Amino acid sequence: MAPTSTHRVRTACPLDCPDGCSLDVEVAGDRIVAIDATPPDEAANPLTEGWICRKVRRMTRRVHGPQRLTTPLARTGPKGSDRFERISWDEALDRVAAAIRTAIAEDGPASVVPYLYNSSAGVVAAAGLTPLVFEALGTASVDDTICAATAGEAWRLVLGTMPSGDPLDAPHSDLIVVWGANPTVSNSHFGTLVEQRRRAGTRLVVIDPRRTPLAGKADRHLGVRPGTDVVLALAVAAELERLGGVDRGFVAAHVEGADEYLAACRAWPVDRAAAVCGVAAADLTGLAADLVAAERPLLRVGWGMERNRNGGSAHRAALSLWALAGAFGRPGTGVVGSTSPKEPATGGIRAAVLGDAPPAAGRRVVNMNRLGAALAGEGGPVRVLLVQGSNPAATCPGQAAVHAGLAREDLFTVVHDQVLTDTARFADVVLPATTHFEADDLVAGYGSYVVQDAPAVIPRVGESRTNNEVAHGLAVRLGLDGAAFDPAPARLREALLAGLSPPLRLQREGFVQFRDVWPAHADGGEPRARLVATDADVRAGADRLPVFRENDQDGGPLTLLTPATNRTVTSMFAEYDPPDPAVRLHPDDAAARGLADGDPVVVSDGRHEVRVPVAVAPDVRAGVAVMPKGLWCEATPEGWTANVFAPDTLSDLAGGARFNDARVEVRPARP
Ligand SMILES: Nc1nc2c(c(=O)[nH]1)N[C@H]1C(S)=C(S)[C@@H](COP(=O)(O)OP(=O)(O)OC[C@H]3O[C@@H](n4cnc5c(=O)[nH]c(N)nc54)[C@H](O)[C@@H]3O)O[C@H]1N2
Ligand SMILES: Nc1nc2c(c(=O)[nH]1)N[C@H]1C(S)=C(S)[C@@H](COP(=O)(O)OP(=O)(O)OC[C@H]3O[C@@H](n4cnc5c(=O)[nH]c(N)nc54)[C@H](O)[C@@H]3O)O[C@H]1N2
Ligand code: SF4
Ligand SMILES: [Mo]
Repeated sequence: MAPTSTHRVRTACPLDCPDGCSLDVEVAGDRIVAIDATPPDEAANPLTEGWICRKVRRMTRRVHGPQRLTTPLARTGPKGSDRFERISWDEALDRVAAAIRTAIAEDGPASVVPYLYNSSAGVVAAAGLTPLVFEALGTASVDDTICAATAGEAWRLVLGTMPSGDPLDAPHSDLIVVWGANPTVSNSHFGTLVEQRRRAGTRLVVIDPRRTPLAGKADRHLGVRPGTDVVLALAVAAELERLGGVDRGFVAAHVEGADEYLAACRAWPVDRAAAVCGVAAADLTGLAADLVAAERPLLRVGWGMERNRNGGSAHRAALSLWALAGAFGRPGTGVVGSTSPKEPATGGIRAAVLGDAPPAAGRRVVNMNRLGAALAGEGGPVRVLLVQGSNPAATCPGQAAVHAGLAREDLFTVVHDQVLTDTARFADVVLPATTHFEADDLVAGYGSYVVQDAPAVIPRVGESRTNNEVAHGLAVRLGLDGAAFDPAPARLREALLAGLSPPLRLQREGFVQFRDVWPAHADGGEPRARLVATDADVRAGADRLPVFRENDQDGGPLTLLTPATNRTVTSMFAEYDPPDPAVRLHPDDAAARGLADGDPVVVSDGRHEVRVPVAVAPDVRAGVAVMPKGLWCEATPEGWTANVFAPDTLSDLAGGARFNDARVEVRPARP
């Protein structure tokens, strides 16, 4: 056989990962043969540093793999089974449009629920036409609460629309605090950067119930009891005041509500807080002393600590600590969170499609985390569910209720995805989606300030179509203006860039929080950090000050955490490279239950059971169990993942998910 010549194409990675790597892809004919990083001196995103993760290096297994969907499918067997037949795109879109029309006619537009998330799609695919089709039809909309909503709202309350610090600023810091984040796995280029700085002498503090890889290298690790960070932050603030470390000049100029806030902190002397948080009192004082000693302290807040009942309070209190310490205004200081623009990226495309039509009023809003409840009728009937860029059967809290809802024979479900996910198995119609290697798009990772072109590198695999093409196909069938919903990527790209927010552009020159960019609150208040919520925000449901609440979940003595692993991006790739499903326990917790490493166990909350092996893990805090996020349901004999234990009640702010409030018991599995 003649050797096929290959060529190299440059693009970027849009997966739900902060890094936004620049990619070089080797292509032979219409197939990808290798995926790697763009060389360092040529990469649009310098964070890439010449390497990428194993997930994307191996991604040809998804792009060209046997599980790839290549044609639309229609269900022929019971819901949740694997029985489908191939149908044409016209047939598929006709069926979906007919189901939507019937539902609207019989039960009103609110009975149509578009579950769109697309956090691993490019910017144009994610912030594109699909939500606008449903807005134009006046259907329900789904509120993006499953991730980052709680942290984002806490940021808004304290810092307004001020952009995140730039992760590439970390080399200027003399103290880095990594709080509720595991960047070694979930933001790996930043993790490497922190390790480099640690070796160069920067002090490192990690606050995490697990001894993560960075915690193992840290100068101080506070192995906090899950959900108690708010107490930790309040107590450290009180210690900071006691040590004379509150930056009075900064506070007078740039902070509102410090007196009231500090008064509340004094209710948490270190001994009381240490008992609640399960850490040494000396480490609380020690962290306050670290902040006093440092000249350029940087905080990296993750999303691990938002996923519980106190998530909003915890994030507010962590940001407030930085404000009290005056840890802003100089290179290497400030807070790194999400670098996504604080305003929605959809603005430009919406204007191009819907003109200046005001947002449709009175639409039903479904909280993503309440999908199971919504499918059971909470807030009104659901007749049609369209899922795009998400796999809620595997990733949503309240998994049993989600599956029960998806199994309803009177629900018409459409899933647009690249592979036959756990959710797609429940669909009436399955639509094949492109991967990011098959369509032109833009990439703007949420852990860097670079916007990159991400051109297609190969032609479409099979008959796959983009999100915007599906939206256009539905729009024309549902009586909307086909020209307005033209899915041409160049048009959408241009419209999107026209609506791009200024901080993204500003960053090209570099900025420092409280020097070049300031808190900006929507009510036009002073450009100050706010430690106390405004009356308007309190009326909208925010606590006036951060509040600590005990976990109200029953289910067992162990708190079950489900952090990201290096195998998947949430559930993507778990079809061929799943994380180890084992439940990880501290040696004392394993011994107390008579368990040895590798023993088969039952994880149970009294309602559901999952059979997996146990891994005895000294890096896990006592009282805590750990299972991976992102497994597919086939990973356990019961067909449940850890999400069956995740409560579908909501966090204290923005209706966020409480994955890490799950409570379980672990017992030996007797054959
Ligand atoms: N490889 C890989 N990378 C990913 C992802 C992936 O699935 N795989 N997912 C992406 C997505 S969608 C997101 S949102 C980010 C998430 O990435 P991260 O922000 O790192 O979030 P998690 O992995 O959920 O949890 C991070 C850490 O928080 C700790 N934690 C749990 N509860 C608490 C608590 O109450 N307090 C404190 N202080 N710590 C706590 C956990 O032990 C864990 O080590 O990663 C993204 N990057
Ligand atoms: N137990 C537990 N569960 C969690 C979490 C946790 O900490 N613990 N974390 C949560 C977090 S942080 C998040 S962000 C959510 C994410 O949850 P999901 O939104 O369900 O994310 P994924 O599992 O990555 O599913 C994304 C799907 O989109 C498909 N896809 C990718 N690109 C495209 C595209 O361009 N078009 C279309 N149509 N499809 C595409 C992929 O194949 C994949 O099946 O999960 C949450 N689930
Ligand atoms: S998933 Fe993250 S680390 Fe991996 S290539 Fe994409 S951006 Fe880079
Ligand atoms: Mo996420």
